[in-house]
Order: sequence, then C-alpha cells, then structure tokens
Amino acid sequence: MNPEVTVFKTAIVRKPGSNFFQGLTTVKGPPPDYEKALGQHEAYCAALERCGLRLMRLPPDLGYPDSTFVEDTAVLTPDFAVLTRPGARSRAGEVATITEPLKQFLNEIQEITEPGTLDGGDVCQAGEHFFIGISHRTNDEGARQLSRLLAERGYSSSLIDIRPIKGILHLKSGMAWLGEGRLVVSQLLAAFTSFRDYELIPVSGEESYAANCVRVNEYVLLPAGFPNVASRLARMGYKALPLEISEFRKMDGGLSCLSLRF
Ligand code: CIR
Repeated sequence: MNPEVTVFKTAIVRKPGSNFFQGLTTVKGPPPDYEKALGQHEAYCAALERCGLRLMRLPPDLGYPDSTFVEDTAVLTPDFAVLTRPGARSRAGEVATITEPLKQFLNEIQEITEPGTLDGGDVCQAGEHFFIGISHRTNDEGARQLSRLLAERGYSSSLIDIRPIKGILHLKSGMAWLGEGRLVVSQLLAAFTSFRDYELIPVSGEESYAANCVRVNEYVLLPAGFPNVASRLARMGYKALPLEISEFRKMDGGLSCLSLRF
C-alpha cells in the first residue's frame, strides 16, 4: 500500500442506544427505526473488520443519545489523541466516556479547553496535514487550539470556515481523504483554496452525502445509493464497499462519524 495512506489497525465503535432517535437532528420526517439502525451498525462493524481492523465495541450509553457518533469525541493520530469539546451542549459529556478506552491505546492525550469547542467530524487528516472546519459546532478558538497542538507535533493544518454553507453539519460531512493526494469533495466545498494542491474527486450536490466516505486500508466505505460516486471510485481502482446507513442519516450522521479509527 502507498506509504502516504494511513494504515488503520483498530476502531472504537459504540452501539446506538434505544433512545438514539432523541439525538440532535435537522432532518424532517420519520424518526430512525431502531432495529434497522442496529442492523446497519452491525454491518458497518463487519465492514471495518473486513478492512482488517480490530474493534473495541462500547455498549450503548443511554445518557447520550448521540453517543454512537464516537468520531466527534476525539481526534486521533498514531501517536496521540486530542479529546474534543463538542459544540452541542447535549454531547459534552460524551468525551469523558471515551477517555478510558482511548488510554488503553494511546500514551499521550491532550484536550481542547474552554472556550474552545471542536467536534471530531470537523477534522480531516490528509497525511501530515489536517483540514479543520469552523462550523456551528467547532469555533475559531477550538480550531486554533487543535492547530497549535498539531503544529507542536509536526503536523500542518488549514482552517476552513464552513458556516456559510447550508446542509453541511461538519467539514467531513462534505469531504474525505482518499490518500494518494486525493480528496473526495462535495461541490459545495470544492471552491475552497485550501484544496488547491490536491486532486479533487468532485461529488455533485445531489450525491453530496456520499462525500462522507472513508478510506480504510484497501477499501473505501461509502453510503449505499450513490451509484455515480461508487462507479467513479471503482474506475479509479478503489475497492468500494457500499453500506446502508439510512437510519443514521436521519440523525445527521454519516459513515465516518460511527467510528474512531487509528
Ligand atoms: C449531532 O447532531 O451531533 C448528531 N446527531 C450527528 C453527528 C454526526 N457526526 C459527524 O458527522 N461527525
């Protein structure tokens, strides 16, 4: 495999709780079906295992309906973790519940501190560089704190203000790193100058949700139902693994946010 592509060995996931439907969402329409969500979550876990990852499966946490979206609680590199400070008040307590599991794997654990806020979904690692979204969850201070912590450890970063862009909760709701200098980017984000040195795989407005795909070792996990993106990735030689994720989409979630990979 190309050395520029991060090799993942482990992922932390958390099964959705039965009150999952009480989490935050901007989506109108019927609430998620819990049994269906459990099935989709299980298939997601199986896909990660197929990619070669060992899973740490955390039990549902009914105290936090959004806690299945573990990605928002930490930013991980092979050497250190940064605990986030989620921008949504109802999610603040999720970070404490992920700290012990992370300590089992990583020696150095840093944290975002008040008045900074940062959601992991706003952070996209692209090799030695990190894109950090400033969103309605991640504020300028949180983004700058992360940028400083990364710089002290040899990583560069660029800040991207996505607040004016409608329909994108987090930066990674609209982009993903594929490795090999390539980014999958929703058309909604493609004009940002921070991406100019990368090969962009554009995703149309209608298929924008599929921009939240995840390169995991030999595979690219992507949401099912987006044939143009799937065939484009296949033509480029990627092994695309489409996954049904409809119930998580109803809660504004995507594929990346269901795991912490390292
Ligand atoms: C929230 O609004 O916080 C959750 N319902 C969805 C979080 C999705 N996380 C992500 O995209 N990284």
